[in-house]
Amino acid sequence: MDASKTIKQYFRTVTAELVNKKSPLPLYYQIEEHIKALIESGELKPGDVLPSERELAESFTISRMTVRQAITNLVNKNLLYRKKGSGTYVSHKKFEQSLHGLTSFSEDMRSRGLDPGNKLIHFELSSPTEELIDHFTLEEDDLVYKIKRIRLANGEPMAIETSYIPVKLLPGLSQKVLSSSLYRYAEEENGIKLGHATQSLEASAATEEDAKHLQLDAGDPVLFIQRETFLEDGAPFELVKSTYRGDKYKYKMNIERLR
Ligand code: 16G
Repeated sequence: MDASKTIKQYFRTVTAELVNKKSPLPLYYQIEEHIKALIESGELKPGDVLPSERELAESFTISRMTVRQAITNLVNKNLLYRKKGSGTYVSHKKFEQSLHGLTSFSEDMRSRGLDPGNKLIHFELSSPTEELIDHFTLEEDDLVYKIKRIRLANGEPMAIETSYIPVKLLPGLSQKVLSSSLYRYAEEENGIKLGHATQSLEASAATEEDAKHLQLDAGDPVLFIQRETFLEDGAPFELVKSTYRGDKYKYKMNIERLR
C-alpha cells in the first residue's frame, strides 16, 4: 500500500468525528490543528502527499472553501507546500545554517550526519571578466577557473554553486578533485590558509535551469548567496555565486545589543 493511500484511508476513517460543528472554534481552525497534530506526531511525514481538497471536504463533511482556508494557513506557516498540478505535501524541516564561522559545504553536511556529494556540471579555465580582474586584482593574461557544481546531501540536490578561483592559487585543480571537498584540497593538499569571507543573501525565484537541477518548479523561492572568501593574509581566494533551495534552508545569526 502506498503512503498516500494510507493517509487517505486515515482521513476517511477518523476525520468526520474530529470536526465539532458545535464548537465556537472555526471549522478551518479545527482542521488546521488536526493536520498540524498529525505532522507533529509523525503520522504525516515530510514529503507525504495530502488527499485532495475535495476528498478532505468529503471526509470532514465540510465545504471545500473551509478545507482550502485550513491548507492555505498551513502553507503560510511552511508546514505544507503546494506543487502545481501535483498536490499538497508535508514540508521538510529546513537546515538551520549558522552565519557564524567559515565552513565548507562538505563540513556543514557532515556535521548534520549527512553524506555530502557533488555533481560537476561545468569546469573551465578562462580569461577573467572585468568583474573578476577587479575582484582578484588579476593581470589580463591570468586565468581563472569557473566551476559549477550541484551540491548534494544524501544524494538530494541542495544548491547550485558557481565558483571562480584564480588558477595561480590552485594550479593542480582538476575535475577529479572537485568530486570531493574544494576547501579540503586547498587547505590540506596545497597549504592554503583560508581566513574569512563576506557573504550576502537575497531572496530570488528559481529559473528554469535552477528548477531542473534542484528538483523545484520554476518560480519557486530560492536564496541567492554570494560569498567572497579571503586568505589569512587578506588576498581574495574565491568568488562564489550560489542558489540554495528556499524550502531547505534557513539562516541563523546571533546578534548582540549595540550600546
Ligand atoms: C560552501 C561555500 C562555497 C565554498 C564551498 C566549499 C557558501 C554560501 N558557500 O558551499 O563558497 O566554495 O562551501 O565546499 O557557504 P567544499 O569544500 O565542500 O567543496
